Amino acid sequence: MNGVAFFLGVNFVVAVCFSAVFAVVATRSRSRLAALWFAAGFGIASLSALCELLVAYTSNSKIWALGAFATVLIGMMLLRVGIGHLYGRQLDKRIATFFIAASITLSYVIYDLPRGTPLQAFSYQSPFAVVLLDSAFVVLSSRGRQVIDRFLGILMLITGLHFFAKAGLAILVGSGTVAKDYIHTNYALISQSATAILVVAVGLTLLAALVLEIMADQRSESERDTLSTLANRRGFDRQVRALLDKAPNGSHAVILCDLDHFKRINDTYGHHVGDLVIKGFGQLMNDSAPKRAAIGRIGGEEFAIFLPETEIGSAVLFAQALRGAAMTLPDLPESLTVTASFGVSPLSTANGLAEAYQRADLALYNAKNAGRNQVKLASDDHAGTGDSRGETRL
Ligand code: GH3
Ligand code: MG
Ligand code: MG
Repeated sequence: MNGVAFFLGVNFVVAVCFSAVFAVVATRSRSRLAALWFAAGFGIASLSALCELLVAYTSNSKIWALGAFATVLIGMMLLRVGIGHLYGRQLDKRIATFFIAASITLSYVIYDLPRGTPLQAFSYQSPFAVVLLDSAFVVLSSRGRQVIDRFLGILMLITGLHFFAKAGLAILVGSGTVAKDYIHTNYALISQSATAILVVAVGLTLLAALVLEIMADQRSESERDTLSTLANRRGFDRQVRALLDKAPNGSHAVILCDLDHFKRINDTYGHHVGDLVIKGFGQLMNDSAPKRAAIGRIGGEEFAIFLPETEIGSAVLFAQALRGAAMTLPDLPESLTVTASFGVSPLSTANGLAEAYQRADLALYNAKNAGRNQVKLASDDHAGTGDSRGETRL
């Protein structure tokens, strides 16, 4: 078997496999449309390998050569559309259609030019390079780039530039006198093997970008409480650790909060109303806490707030405001007044996270004992001792 035909076969199978994998990924991905465009792109581009074989082994070379050119270019353009969806830079459909039509026309016009001349070689390869360099630009200029995005952008840049290198190589070593000869040239061997490598690299990187996105979505889902829409304990802990990493030497504040007599609310008004209270209180916390704060529902009717770089006095004022607002939660039975108890503790390098939680918990316990519906501040002297005096009356 001819070596080039072998590579064409490999490229066909690889592209078809990527197309199928992207179609499957589309069923799970938030970027469903992007994945479907990638599936279509690889699907269409896979046909170019078949066209190349038909150029060599059938009599109607010109039509199949144009087919090979068009399927690769359309496939790349579809990838560009998918990339536009993924990175928020949509492609103007009219420009894309015009570009493809103009490029196919150009390819038709240069078909009869002597192969391997600079005009023929660069005219043939430039449209591919343009689409890929544009894709690279979209990825590299997108906001919020991660390592995988930078890698994808650079890979697309290299893939785009490699088409110019191909044109140079075709001029240097020749790509056959007529299209039919192409498959028997060394140039074709190098060109198709380079394509095989780049197709796999681009396909895998696009796949990795989508899979990482799915994993990030699943992690954020696993860290979110569906009823209150706040972070759950795991999510809250992770957010707090991230905030502490940002300002390890800052003075922060922790607020723990527990709804009062919640069991009674459930018993009197039903579980459904209890759920509405949790939902409403979660919404209230979300609306009133500063953007940089971490907020979580850390238990049934228990909540926590981490206020980074916040004076303890401001944290107490915030807790007091929350306590007051809880009493007027909307959309609840008129006879129901929701109250909550709060424990507030400072957190600094001298007093670590676990200790701050413990102090806040102790202050909360004291707020409950003191009659509920109040805010207690943990005192410095009795941290973590279990002493009921480990709080300050407010
Ligand atoms: P305290 O003032 O001492 O905190 O009393 P409490 O009744 O609020 O505390 P307790 O721990 O005795 O009861 C908490 C109740 O919260 C028990 C549980 O059934 C209820 N609960 C926990 N999660 C949910 C939930 O998601 N929805 C509803 N409706 N109730 C919940
Ligand atoms: Mg309670
Ligand atoms: Mg409780």
